[in-house]
Amino acid sequence: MYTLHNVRGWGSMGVQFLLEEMGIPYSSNWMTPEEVRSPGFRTQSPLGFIPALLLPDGRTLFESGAIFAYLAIAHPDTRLSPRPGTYDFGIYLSWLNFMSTNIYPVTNMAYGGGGYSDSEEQSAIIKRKASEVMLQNFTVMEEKLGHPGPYVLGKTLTALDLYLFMLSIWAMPSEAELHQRCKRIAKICATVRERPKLQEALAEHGVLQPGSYSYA
Ligand SMILES: N[C@@H](CCC(=O)N[C@@H](CS)C(=O)NCC(=O)O)C(=O)O
Repeated sequence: MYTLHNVRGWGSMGVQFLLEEMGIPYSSNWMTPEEVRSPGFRTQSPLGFIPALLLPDGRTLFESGAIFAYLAIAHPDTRLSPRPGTYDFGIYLSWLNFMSTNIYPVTNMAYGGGGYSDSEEQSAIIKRKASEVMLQNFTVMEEKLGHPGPYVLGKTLTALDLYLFMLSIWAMPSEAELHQRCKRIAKICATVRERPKLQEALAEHGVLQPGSYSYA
């Protein structure tokens, strides 16, 4: 069975949503930010980042994009990605990487994490710019999707929708502002939020209601 290193409201929530939607057995190792930041955790996750997923053989998967790609491929019967090897799967990987490399790290900067500044003054500038870039990159995604949805790949729910939903919760200046600007993304997120299998995990991460996320 998988063990998810889990912190309330952090990047592990996306993986938890995916495991729940897939119906895969797993357990959570609930951690505090202090535990995540202790040197010992780096034996599991090279940069001490959440999410990290402990495999049954004792090794650990890290990087949210890799974990999402892996789970969908390793459990094809759950049909949360297009079939590997197809062009659709290539499109799926493109969006997964787009989000994990162009939106997630900018989110960290917007919240002031990641050690990108040497002073409060620099930090304020980086946070402001990162918030703008985050919204710009969501907007690029919104426009590029170019179809009525209700999911990232069109008519079929995939792991991408859960990943996008996680990022939307952290949007700056707010989830509401993102939804206001990006109607397709808002529709995807509303659809994900109503998934019956996700209700318990949404409650565990404090994000059942739009706008209910608070950064700890
Ligand atoms: N590139 C990583 C980024 C993960 C990340 O930034 N996680 C944050 C939580 S959302 C974290 O663990 N931060 C460590 C800390 O704040 O000490 C991924 O996609 O998994």
